Order: sequence, then structure tokens, then C-alpha cells
Amino acid sequence: MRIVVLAGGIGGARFLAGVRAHARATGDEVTAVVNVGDDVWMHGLRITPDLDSVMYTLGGGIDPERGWGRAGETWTVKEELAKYGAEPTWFGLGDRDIATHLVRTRMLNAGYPLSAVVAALCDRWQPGITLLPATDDRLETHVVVAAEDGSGDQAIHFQEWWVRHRAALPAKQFRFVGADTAKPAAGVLDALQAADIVLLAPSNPVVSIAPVLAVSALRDALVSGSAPVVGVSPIIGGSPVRGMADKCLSAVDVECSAQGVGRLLGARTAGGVLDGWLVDTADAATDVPGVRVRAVPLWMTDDDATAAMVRAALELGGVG
Ligand code: GDP
Ligand code: FO1
Ligand code: CA
Repeated sequence: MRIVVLAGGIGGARFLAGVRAHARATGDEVTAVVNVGDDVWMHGLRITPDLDSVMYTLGGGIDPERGWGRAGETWTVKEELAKYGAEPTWFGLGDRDIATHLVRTRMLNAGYPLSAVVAALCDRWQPGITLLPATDDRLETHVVVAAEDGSGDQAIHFQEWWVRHRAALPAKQFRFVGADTAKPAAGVLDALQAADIVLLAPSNPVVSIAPVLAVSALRDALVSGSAPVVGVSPIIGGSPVRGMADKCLSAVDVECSAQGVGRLLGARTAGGVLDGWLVDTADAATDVPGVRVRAVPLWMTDDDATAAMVRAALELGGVG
């Protein structure tokens, strides 16, 4: 069976570790289509946080506490840059991580598409699944906030909002710059067409899943495809398990609940994307019109627990 997973960073990576554990037992093939909206240029390097979180997690190189960057990291280059006053000083690339960024940036500058760069990096990390960016084109999430000098609104890059301001500036709008013209990356449409099921990882719905679905040809292929689409709720009992998804949801006027996120994604039969919505047992009362809802424990405490979630999602999609 072929399983396609739409994913962001930390939540996506942990979910994919469970999908891979399931697939190792069954022989299923797994393709992850990962958000690139967080991607940014800093210090002349192209940074792709969600792709790297997935690659390092599945390749055994992640720092498990942070959920981004490398284990056993040192920060000499970051400290040296700060001594030059080289901005941004609020964002840090570790010394080991910089090697990945040098390889990526060199390949992009030589003309390789991001999907080819990801494949080359995965030759080293061997994630055990096919890892694809949602698009090879520029697509960046920008956040509209009130200008600090009171002169109206301004758009800042997602990383500035998330890392520098810790999502504390009220977000008025999220813009996926470039989404209008972005095409699915090489391999994405083929994967969706061949899929037996599409799963939405329990990733941030507003800034991880939405930018993937903002690639219109990708969304169209998912919506018009024959594979069932099952989402897994990132919200348990009214709060994000980790991170600041609540801040993102309030910005788009969506209740921070499994039901709120399920309704935001919506039924495929009513202009949305979902056939099934997997929620935690704490949210068993969830109702999403037109969508089959099932409640099971959704805590990704280890790969076995996550693989059990994956089996429940496959059953909900009718392919388990
Ligand atoms: P990011 O790109 O690094 O922010 O990561 P993602 O967007 O892929 O995932 C972040 C989301 O994962 C958070 O909003 C959490 O709600 C969700 N999450 C983290 N751990 C768990 C878990 O154990 N269970 C569930 N259901 N969701 C989780
Ligand atoms: N997150 C931080 O909170 N501070 C950082 O300095 C930081 C650096 C960083 C470098 C490379 C990378 O791939 C990720 C990095 N992140 C950092 C995490 C990250 O940018 C965000 O958590 C995500 O984009 C949200 O998914
Ligand atoms: Ca992300």
C-alpha cells in the first residue's frame, strides 16, 4: 500500500516516525510532502526548518529536546556572528547544522531544484521514506502585524514572528507568498495519484498544513483523487500538545479544539479536504459535518503509540 503524509516540522516528524514503524511491519511505501512556508534566507544560507526536522528525526540526527537542529550541537559560528553584530542574532544555526545548509545552498545556487537537494541530503540520512517539499518554487509564510511605530500594518517573515517575537505579536493575517504560482514539487502529483490513502499529520493547521494546501494543483489533486483523506488532530483537550498553534488559530478566528481544526479543514464533500478526522479520546464529542470522526489516544509518546494512531487512521480511511 502507498501512504502519502502531508506534514510540518516537529509534529510531522514524530508522526512520520510512527508511519515508518507501521510501514516497516507491513511493507507499505511512505511519501511525506512537507511544508516549505517556514523557509528563509539568513546569512546567505537557505534554511528549510520543517524538511530538516523530518530528515534529522527520521535519520537519527535530531536534537530531541528542541525538535529542530542537530544533536550534540555546538554554537561557535553563531557566537562569532553575534560578535560582528551580524543580524539576525535572534536566530541560530548550529555548527553541525551549517554543513547541511552549505550543501543545500551550494546545490540551489548551482540550479538544482529543492526536491533534488532534499534527495541528495537524504542519501546521507536515509530516512526510510520518500521526502518531498510541497513545492520547488518560492513559497514563504509572512505574518501581517501592526507596525511597531504605529504606522499601520506590516508583513514580517514567519520566522521573525515565531522565533523573534515568540508569536506574541497579534497576527492579523497569514500570507503564503508565492502560493498563487507555486507548482507541486517533482514527484508530488505522482505520489498523490498513486496513493491508497493520504494522511494529514497532527501538524500546525495554520502554518504547516495550510501552506502545503495553498499550492493549488496539490490541493486539487488531493481533493479530486481517489484516495481517502484522513487528518489527525494536533489539538488535544483544547490545547496544542506543544508549540504555539493556539496563537495561530486565534489569528484566523478558529477555536483551539479538535472540532475547530476539523471544521477548518472541512469535509471533502463540502469544499474542504477531509473524509475522516481522528481525534483524541478526550475529544470524543467532536462533530465535523460530512466527516467520519473517530476517537483514540493521540499522544505520540513513542513510535509504538504513534504507529497505533496510524493504524486507527488507516482503518478510518477504510484501508486498514
Ligand atoms: P513545527 O512545524 O515544528 O511547528 O511542527 P508541526 O506543525 O509539524 O507540528 C506542531 C504541532 O504538533 C503542534 O501544534 C502540536 O499540537 C502537535 N503535536 C505535538 N506533539 C503531539 C502529540 O503527541 N500528539 C498530537 N496529537 N499532536 C502533537
Ligand atoms: N527555533 C528557535 O526558536 N530559535 C532558533 O534559533 C532556531 C534556529 C533554527 C535553525 C535551523 C532550523 O532548521 C530550525 C531552527 N529553529 C529555531 C526552529 C524553527 O525555525 C521553528 O520552530 C519552525 O520553523 C516552526 O516550525
Ligand atoms: Ca513549521
